[in-house]
Amino acid sequence: VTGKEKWPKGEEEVWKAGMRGVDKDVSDITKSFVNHAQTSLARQAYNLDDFGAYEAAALAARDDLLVNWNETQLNYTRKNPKRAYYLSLEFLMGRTLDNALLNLGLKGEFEEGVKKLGFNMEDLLEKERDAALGNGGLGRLAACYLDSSASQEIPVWGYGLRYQYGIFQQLISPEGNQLEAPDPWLEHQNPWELPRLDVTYEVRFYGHAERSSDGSGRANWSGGQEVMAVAYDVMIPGYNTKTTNNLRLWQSKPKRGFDLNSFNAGNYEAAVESSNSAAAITSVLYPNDHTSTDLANEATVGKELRLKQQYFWTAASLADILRRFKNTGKPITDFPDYAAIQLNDTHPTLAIPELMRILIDEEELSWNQAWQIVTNTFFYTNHTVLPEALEKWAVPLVEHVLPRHLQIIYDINMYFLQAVEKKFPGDRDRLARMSLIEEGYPKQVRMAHLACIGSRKVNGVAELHSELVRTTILKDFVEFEGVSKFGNVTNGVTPRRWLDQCNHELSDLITKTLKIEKKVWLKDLAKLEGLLAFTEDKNFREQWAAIKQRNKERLARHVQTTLGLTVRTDAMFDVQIKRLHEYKRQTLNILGVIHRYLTLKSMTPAERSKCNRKVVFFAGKAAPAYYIAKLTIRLIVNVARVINADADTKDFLQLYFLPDYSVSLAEVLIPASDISQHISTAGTEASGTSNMKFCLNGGLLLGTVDGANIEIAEEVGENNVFFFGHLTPAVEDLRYQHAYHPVPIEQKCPALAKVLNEVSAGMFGDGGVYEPLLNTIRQGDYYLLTDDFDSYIAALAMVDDAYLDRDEWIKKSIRTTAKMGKFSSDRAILEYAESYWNLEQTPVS
Ligand code: B1H
Repeated sequence: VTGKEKWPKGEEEVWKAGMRGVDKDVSDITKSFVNHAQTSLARQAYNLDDFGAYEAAALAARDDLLVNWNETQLNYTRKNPKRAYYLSLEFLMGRTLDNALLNLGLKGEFEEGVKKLGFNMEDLLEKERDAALGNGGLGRLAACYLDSSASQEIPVWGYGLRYQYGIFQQLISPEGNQLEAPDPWLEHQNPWELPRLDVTYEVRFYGHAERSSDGSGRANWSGGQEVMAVAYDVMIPGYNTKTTNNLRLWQSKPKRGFDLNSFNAGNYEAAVESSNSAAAITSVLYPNDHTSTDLANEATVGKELRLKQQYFWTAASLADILRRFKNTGKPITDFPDYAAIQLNDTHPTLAIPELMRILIDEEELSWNQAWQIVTNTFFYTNHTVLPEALEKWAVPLVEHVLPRHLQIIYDINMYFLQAVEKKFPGDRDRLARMSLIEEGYPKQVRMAHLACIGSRKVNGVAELHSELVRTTILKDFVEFEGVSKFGNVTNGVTPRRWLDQCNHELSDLITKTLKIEKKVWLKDLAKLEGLLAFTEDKNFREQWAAIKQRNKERLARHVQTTLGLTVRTDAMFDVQIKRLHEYKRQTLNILGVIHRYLTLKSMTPAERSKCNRKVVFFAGKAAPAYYIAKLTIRLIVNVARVINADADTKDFLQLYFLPDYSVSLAEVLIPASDISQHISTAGTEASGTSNMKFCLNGGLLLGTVDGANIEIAEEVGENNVFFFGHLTPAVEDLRYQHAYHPVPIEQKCPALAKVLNEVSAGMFGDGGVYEPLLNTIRQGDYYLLTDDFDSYIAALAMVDDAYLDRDEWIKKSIRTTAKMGKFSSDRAILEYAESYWNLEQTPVS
């Protein structure tokens, strides 16, 4: 298709008369809304509630998105640019309606339209359920990158899984324990997806792989289980552009409804059983972030299902990508000129042996030709250097589920180790370290090694992290392949959702102050720097502070309506919201809160009255099997119960654990924060992305010298952030000392010892419950709380002092927002497009 060809079908005028454009007027919008209420939802003014009205508005918006989506896809087909495919097991999208309307430029029109029909847009937006197909930062990053790709008119498709159940809903029991409930988010129809029931692929598991005897290296893989992958497409609109990209999510279903043979044999239950096992593949998102080893200890069924998820998704995605490429008629050797495939962590690494399998067994290429194509197609992003998170798959399991892929992995390994041996003759230790296979019982496939050698380039997600990738987990690979293959792309966040949508008052003030159109600065975030000129403008500062105050009140209202608790808003809001994990050190924060409480208790009322008032918020989920993380939640909840009820101190310190953290809750919490905590042990948090969101909204940062905190400080200046704690190079030595020359806590850190003793003694309920948590600090202290506690407390005191100088605090807040330009995901995605994928912007013409 070139764009100059004649009309493809029937009479052009008749077609064109029937085609709709994007609704522009309020009257078009109300018409479409009523139409959908009437014919899609079978409702009318008499029985349309807020939820129905949300659905009608969503269907009207979806029609507009579809117009642009169709044009974008046709434009890509015509121009046939190189495309990138972002393979991610997680897309943490959150809500869609507000974002769709913002990006379409129709927010005002929809607001006015629904008002005429008797509804309030804000109420309707609240009715939408989050699409929570992700654990945390990694999944939300994927969502931000899709938004930026479309906004920057870059041809990027996402590929993921259409889980029936997203991340679990978190409930807190009366004792303070986390309970998990399923998240059946598809209970209602989902207006944001297009079922593509005609786009299907067959995916095989198990069976036998027989190598051919002709010396070609090919094999025949047959038998086993065959499952169907069905496509569901989610439209991804760019901001202020027609470009509307696609996110394709696969759902599994049985190849045939029933196995007729067993059905006829009277074996009805077995027949249904096999169809259940097909459907199970995409049934649930695994909630264990950062824990490949947990998975390894799980029952075999759990492990096997996760492996099947990974293969199901990569096989369907690759088949789809190859079909699209083949439709262009180009020879297969040109594939890397038309497709770049980004591996979001090692989860999609099976795509590497799968592409080898297709090229060798089906396209009949030689090994070398195939490897050439593979290693020019894939790109691998590493998101963590924590050893327990590095994925490994037991060899017997891979052999059972994917026999042909195991053969290919062994072949890749053989050629690879031959090359290593050639470069470093006789270095057996090096071979053992670099091998794709880790020796042991059982042997394991090291997915990070496979992802690395199968990719054109590898990157980390912040400067420090990328350097750690180069010098620790992939050091040998840097020595073997050269350092230029190993880069960095510092993460970013979309300013559309994380500033304009969640904090529209601040966004409006910025537009008014900079005198730059919103549609310009929201796509060129460096423009925020213009705010620096206004830090001395008293009137501007007061408006800035008033918005923060109103955001705090909005959060307080939210806590009041959802939990029935009254939060005071004449206090500093201190926020730590992220997955619960020992390395993120929520424990350090809660122990700091207890320290503050004990200090306040020991003061006279006169002394206390001079103290800074503070409200501390926590939110976050713990992996269901992560015992220590769950104990931390329990401690926070029970400390809150005691502190909030203490008449001596409750005017000066309040504490809340907000259950069921989500994208939508983050959108309320982040704009309300005065200070947020990003306090991981140095060298453990690859980047962090909420740190960027808080700062973008004028919240200051209290953190360790870790991940993207470092680059944030570089941008805003060290005077505007609060840093504490040991640095990365010290960590190894400190851990060594803990192991071989332990010093009792009483001696090393008396302030911390006192806090631990109060917890043990039962100040927050049965102290014995918390012993396993306290023991992680008393014994081994792998995350260095005893080393960082004193400097943490000192940093908190500096935060208090700084907050008491209100004017200077507001200036810091303005400076922080002003310097966040670098952390737009537009910058990040353009770096990937230019320096990795070699893609060009392809606007809809
Ligand atoms: C990050 C993960 C992760 N790193 C395994 N690794 C998972 C690992 O389900 N799993 O098996 C899920 C997630 N997530 C995060 O990625 C980092 O910890 C953050 O520092 C980083 O900002 C984020 C995005 O790069």
